[in-house]
Amino acid sequence: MFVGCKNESVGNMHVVWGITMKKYLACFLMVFIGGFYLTGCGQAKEGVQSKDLHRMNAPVYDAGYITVGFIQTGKESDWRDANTNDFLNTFTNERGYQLIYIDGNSDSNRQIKAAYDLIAQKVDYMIIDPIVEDGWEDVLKLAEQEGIPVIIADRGVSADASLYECWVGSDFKTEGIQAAKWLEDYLEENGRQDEALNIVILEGTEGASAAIGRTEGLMEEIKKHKNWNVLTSKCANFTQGEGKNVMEEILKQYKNINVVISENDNMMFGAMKAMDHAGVKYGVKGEVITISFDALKEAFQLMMKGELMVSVECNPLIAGSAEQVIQDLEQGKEVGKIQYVEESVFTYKNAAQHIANRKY
Ligand code: GYE
Repeated sequence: MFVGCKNESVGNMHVVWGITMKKYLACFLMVFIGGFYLTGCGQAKEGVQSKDLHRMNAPVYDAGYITVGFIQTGKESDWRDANTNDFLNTFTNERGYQLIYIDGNSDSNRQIKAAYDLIAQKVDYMIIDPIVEDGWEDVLKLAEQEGIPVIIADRGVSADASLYECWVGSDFKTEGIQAAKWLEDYLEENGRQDEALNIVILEGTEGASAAIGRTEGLMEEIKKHKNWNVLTSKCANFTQGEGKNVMEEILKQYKNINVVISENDNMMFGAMKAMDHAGVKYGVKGEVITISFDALKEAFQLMMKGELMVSVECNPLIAGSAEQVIQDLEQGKEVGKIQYVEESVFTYKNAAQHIANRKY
């Protein structure tokens, strides 16, 4: 499972500093291990900002904080940036936390290795936002043995649910169903329900629960319509760049596309660029119906122009729920195993009404 040198995760390990009281031993270990990584490695890895190194070298590792290790997926989308910022702004020193933020760099082996590192550092809690569902069983077992509670955030894991405290995130399958139901309603409103429809799906990262759930929800609904045909369903890894490249390839192969469903906004933004270059008109006034997920601010702007027709909301602001879980656990309270966040569906018709209140 492990690849690369032991220092690999340090390149993206950011420690956020704060106040006092608890684990002096843990603190010593963290400073020691942090120091080891930096000196032992000898040089900064790609992606390390000087400000991060400054944090790693901060002289006081204050024992009063609840130490939280947060393993993020990477920086694949604007949704992800909003999610990362939410965690950074929630688990602050002012609120009593010392956050160790690890960027998984879109590499699931790196994420798992980081989890082992955090266990060795004896953090108080781990929050894991897994890139893919598989591969977590062993490290979660170790966390359990070491008495480190784990919260799974955003995407899920396939490991036994007894190995973590709870999961906080979105109901991805429902999101997929909602997207397909919007299409059904739209076609009906426009008297097009009996038309033969060719659909293209841009999928998120293979093995990621956000992609698995959305695809499942979409396909469940799509199969109910005999006149709906999926021309192709291709992975574009949730990134704008791959959304564009994959769509370019699809456009070379298929000339009769009626609907593009992208499993996040960023892939749709890329796909729109590809359609622009190919001279394909999309949106309310075009011939291709455009559907995506996340409901980013930029998606709202495109919906207001009628270029994007619907974006099923996926709320990245889940750090508050994760914090609540930690507070409850601190007080010895029981926590709900599955905690869904509230979400809506936004369309080209109602985007203008809501854009002012959007937070990401
Ligand atoms: O839709 C996408 C991101 O896991 C829900 O990951 C998340 C997805 C989100 O990169 O934009």
